[in-house]
Formats: sequence, structure tokens, C-alpha cells
Amino acid sequence: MIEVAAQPFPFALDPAHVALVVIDMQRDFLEAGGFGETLGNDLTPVKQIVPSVAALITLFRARGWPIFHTRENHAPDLSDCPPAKRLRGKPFLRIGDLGTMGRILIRGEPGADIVPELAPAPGEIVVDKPGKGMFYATDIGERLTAMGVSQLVFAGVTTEVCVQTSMREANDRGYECLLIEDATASYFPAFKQAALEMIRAQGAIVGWTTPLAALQGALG
Ligand code: TIU
Repeated sequence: MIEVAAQPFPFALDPAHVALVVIDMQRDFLEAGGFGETLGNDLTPVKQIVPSVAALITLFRARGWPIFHTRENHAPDLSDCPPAKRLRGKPFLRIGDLGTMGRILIRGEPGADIVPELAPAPGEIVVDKPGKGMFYATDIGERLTAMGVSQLVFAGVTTEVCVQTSMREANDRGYECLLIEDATASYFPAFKQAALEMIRAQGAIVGWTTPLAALQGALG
């Protein structure tokens, strides 16, 4: 076990059973014309974490530890997109509409791809998910079980939506979850802060949080 300084108390990282999950670092959430911007969001905070996420991926790649990348997206015929999701609110383009990066949040379109700086390497697992949580309507649970993974290190966007939902799903399934504070972001800095606090409150009710430097330090 490797002790990682974390909140609310140290995280005992088990190198034989840990995997990294990078949530939804897609052009649709980070770049102009994508889903995030159609919802009226300022993209600045989510763009800022790309170097930290890249450094975290490097840390896992160097050790040969498993890496999962998720992508929130839908089938071209929208058969996996509930109307309640597509019709929600007043975005300037809805899921499936044609934007500057292809159709918004549709599998296979340029906008639904992971940003080039964080492109998955051969052997890394890409999980397409129609929901906010990574277990809903995906095979990630079976894959993690088959690989013997029991601990998940989380990064990605957005902290209080897809990251938190995925962490809560994982926590309920018995995974120990560590969120890397500076490798996750929200369009709303106050929501990120609140999510970090509620995750680690009550004795790590959902999981632990720690800065990237603490993990780097622990791993040497
Ligand atoms: N990936 C993810 O968080 N999807 C979202 O829709 N997030 C928002 O904050 N909108």
C-alpha cells in the first residue's frame, strides 16, 4: 500500500488494484461551439485543467496501471437519449443538432471526441456513456470486475455533474474513490468547491480528495 496524503484522511493506494478514470474530457465540453457552450457556460475553468489531467495520465501510463476514458455521447438516431434530456432548458443547439464540431454530443462526431492533448493511448479503454454516471447503460462495471480493480482515481469534467455522479455510483458499488482536485473542474468554481467538500465530508462519505502534487509525491 502507498499512503497518499488526502482529505479527510490518508488514502491507502493499492498499486495492484487501482485504475484511473478520466471523465468526459471531450471537445464538446471544453471547446467553443460544443455542448457546454450551448448551455450558456464559460469554458475557461474547464480548459484550465488539461495540463494537470495530462500529468495524471502520464503518472498512470508510466506505471502501466489501467486507464479508462469516458465520453458522454449518444447514438446518431438518439435512441439512447431520453427526450427529457434533449428538450431540457434553452440551449442554442440541442443534442443531435449540427454545430461547428458536427452534431452535438453524438458518437463519432468531432465534438464528441476527447481533446487531442488527452487522446487515449493504445490499450486504454474508452467507455461511451449516455448518462451522467459512468455505470448507467455501460459495461464498465463488468470490465473493472474482470480486471480486479477495487480503487478508482478520478479526474475530468464536470466535478458536480458527471464526475460526482460517477463517483457516487462507484462508491455504492464498493469502490474506494480518490478525486484529484486540480484535475477536475466545473463551469462554476463554487460548485466544484462544494462538490469536493460534500464528497469528503462525514468521514469520506463518497470518497477522498487530494491535489495532484500529493499523489505525485506519494508515488515518487
Ligand atoms: N460530463 C458532464 O459533466 N456533463 C455535463 O453535462 N456537465 C455539465 O456540467 N453540464
